[in-house]
Amino acid sequence: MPSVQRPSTPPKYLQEDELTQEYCSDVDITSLPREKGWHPGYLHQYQGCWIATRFMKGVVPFQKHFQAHDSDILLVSTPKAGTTWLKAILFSLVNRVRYPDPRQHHPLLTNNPHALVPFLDIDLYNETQVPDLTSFASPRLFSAHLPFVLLPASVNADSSTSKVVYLCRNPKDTFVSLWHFANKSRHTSQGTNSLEEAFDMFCRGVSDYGPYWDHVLGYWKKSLENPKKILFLKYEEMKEQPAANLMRLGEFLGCPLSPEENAQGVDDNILRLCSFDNLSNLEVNKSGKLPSGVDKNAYFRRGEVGDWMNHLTTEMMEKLDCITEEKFHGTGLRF
Ligand code: PAP
Repeated sequence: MPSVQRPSTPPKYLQEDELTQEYCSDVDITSLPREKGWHPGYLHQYQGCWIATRFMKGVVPFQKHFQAHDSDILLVSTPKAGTTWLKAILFSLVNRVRYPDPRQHHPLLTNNPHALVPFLDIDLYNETQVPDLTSFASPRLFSAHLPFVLLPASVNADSSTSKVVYLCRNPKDTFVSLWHFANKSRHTSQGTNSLEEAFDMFCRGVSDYGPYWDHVLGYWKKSLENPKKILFLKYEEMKEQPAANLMRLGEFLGCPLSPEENAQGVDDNILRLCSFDNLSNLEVNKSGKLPSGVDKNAYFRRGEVGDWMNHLTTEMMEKLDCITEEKFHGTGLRF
């Protein structure tokens, strides 16, 4: 099993063990069901969704105050579904006229994708309860990990033409990626989660923004009801057919790549710029931390489909497949 590199001193928020109400003035957080595990701190069950202590603070202000603009693009994902990758792709696609040459002066060469497409729930509304979003140029590109039922009303309003791009990944690779990521963010003195402990929690639905299956199904059903509003993407499909899915994204967002652009290699340039090899080897992503305190390189591990085979026992694989089969039965959703 690969060794896990962990920070010698944990960022301040990762040291928090005990919960205080200052974390979240809008909810009596101490009354919520909670479980320990994965990251330091707790997971709290808020309106059916498991949210880490340090991210609770942003959820209610985001729900209450965020006003979607009609041109907004919101990338929502289950954690570890390839969020970083899709942030880079969306940014490059939407800004391709402004930054036509990805080899020169492109913001992704000097900024981590999470800095260019911030999380509303985890970053902006967590840092300050009413952030100033006026500096974001239209179309504003944001992201979130919240399940559909917890999205702000202004995003879901019938009158809103804002778009949601949803990304998920097969549950076995999602679990393995999450387990690695959680262990990497733990301080050496905090030890690591064993694969078995984490697996048990994941299967019980107790993982960041879980239950995983509810998250995926929530967006799947809404995307069927309203395909103009929600584009449902899978990591595996993005890996298998990146160019076709880039085209789908452009069409869905109302900025389709033209045949002329593709003849000039615009699609290839975007995909090359955002590839795992390219992004993970950029200086800006190799070292340093995001404002959240997480190492930037923690977002680039292997970037492959099927890594679960290197970690899960046959029994674990069968159990996860069985839960997935049961939960997705009759929905038309398969991995
Ligand atoms: P987040 O939801 O916490 O923001 P996210 O970016 O979804 O994290 O997860 C990182 C995963 O995407 C990692 O998967 P792994 O653990 O199985 O390796 C990471 O390697 C993968 N990833 C990051 N960038 C890319 C990319 N450009 N292409 C493909 N996969 C990528």
